[in-house]
Amino acid sequence: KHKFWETQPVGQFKEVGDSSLPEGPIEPPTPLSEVKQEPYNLPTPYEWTTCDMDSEDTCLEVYNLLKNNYVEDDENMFRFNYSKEFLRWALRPPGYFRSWHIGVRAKSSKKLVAFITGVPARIRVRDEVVRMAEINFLCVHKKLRSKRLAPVMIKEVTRRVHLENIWQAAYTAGVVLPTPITTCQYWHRSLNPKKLIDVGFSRLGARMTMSRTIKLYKLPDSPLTPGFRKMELRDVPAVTRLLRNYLSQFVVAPDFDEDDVEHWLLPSENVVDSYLVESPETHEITDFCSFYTLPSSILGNQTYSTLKAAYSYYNVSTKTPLLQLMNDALIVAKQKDYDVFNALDVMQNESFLKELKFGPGDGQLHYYLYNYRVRRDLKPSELGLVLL
Ligand code: MYA
Ligand code: JJ1
Repeated sequence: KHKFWETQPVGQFKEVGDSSLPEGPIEPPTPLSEVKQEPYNLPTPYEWTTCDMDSEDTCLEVYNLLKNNYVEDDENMFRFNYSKEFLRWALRPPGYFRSWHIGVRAKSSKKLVAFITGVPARIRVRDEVVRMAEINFLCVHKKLRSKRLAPVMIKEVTRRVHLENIWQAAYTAGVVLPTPITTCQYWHRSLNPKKLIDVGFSRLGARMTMSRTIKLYKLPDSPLTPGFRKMELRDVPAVTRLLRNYLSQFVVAPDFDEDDVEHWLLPSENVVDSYLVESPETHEITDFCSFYTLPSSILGNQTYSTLKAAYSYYNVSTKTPLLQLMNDALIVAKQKDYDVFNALDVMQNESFLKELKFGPGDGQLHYYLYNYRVRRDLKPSELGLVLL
């Protein structure tokens, strides 16, 4: 059934539940001299290209490929529309490799027709910190689907990751592959219910009118927690300590240092927003919340072309209850004109989703590791990792 995935070092469906298999790498690293030195062969009309995300032109080509061909919902009403600034941020974290930003062009026209990326990360699985690649933005142009290009792209990114002496990867997908470490549910909190209903993102509930619905989702004009403010550069050490301590409770989580926190969490306009609570008395940083910006194109609506969505990222509560912290996150997102606030049921998110009027979506997100077996599948609440 999975002609490609059956050949890869990933947990296979037939192994699910076999507790005799050890946790850890599925196959050992090979000497670097044994890693294939030349790129895999593409069908003759196509050629490899390394995408220089520093270049405005290349970044625009990638942006356009994804804008027109990337992930859609199951009814093809919405398509992710990652911004250029977001792609630059997502693809150039500390220690990134340009060689992991891989494109495929048509030889004749030089048009970019496919893409896949990796970025380096340290991911902790129980008490082992493992150097991994986070694989994302796999995309094949709609006109070139089902030609088995994706397996070649996955093999090529794997080869280039191996050349950096890295042997594991983490990735997410909306489709089921061999085999998820966990499956998470998307939840959605309406901020602009009228627009969401108008574009078909949500529906008017039973026995609900538009005005009752608008009232139901109303939020205060400004955050309620004293000492709630935007994160700044000077907060990086305190936020790093807070986050490292918080993430230590999850089975799978990133191992962030201060450079990672500066890159992934310092606010960047229309890319990532982070807030914290500084105690008005002690000036201690006690709580933290963040979300990233990922709009979706609305396919075929006369009035609206984009849905502005915030996605819950990393949140830490030690003093302010998580529910209250996330309520303030909703308030600032509403003030910044987001239409919807999305979250997965990862970490401790279940504790606020229902109370803050999130509803379950029709989408799921499956999490995977490459060449690393985990003994049993995890609960979403055991996962401390959010991929973009
Ligand atoms: S997830 C986002 C994926 N992108 C989209 O959904 C955008 C819209 N769709 C497309 O662009 C295409 O449909 C794609 C497939 C490109 C997805 N992950 O070429 P094909 C398998 C992994 O004929 P196409 C993200 O970015 C499929 O099961 N495999 O199919 C994370 C079949 O294999 P098998 C997938 O539809 C990506 C084979 O591909 C996915 O033209 C992580 C068919 O190939 C998928 N999302 O193209 C990648 N979808 O026969 C893995 C289909 O065995 C990284 N397939 O079932 C692994 C780690 C690598 C690094 C390791 C380092 C050590
Ligand atoms: O956004 C998603 N679903 C929406 C829209 C559904 C439109 C019809 N299919 C949804 N809306 C209901 C909201 C409602 C608000 C009031 C309370 C009740 C709920 O459910 C879904 C997630 O739910 N998104 C997708 O399907 C997009 C793809 C998700 C897989 C992503 C793969 C990621 C790639 C990894 O890098």
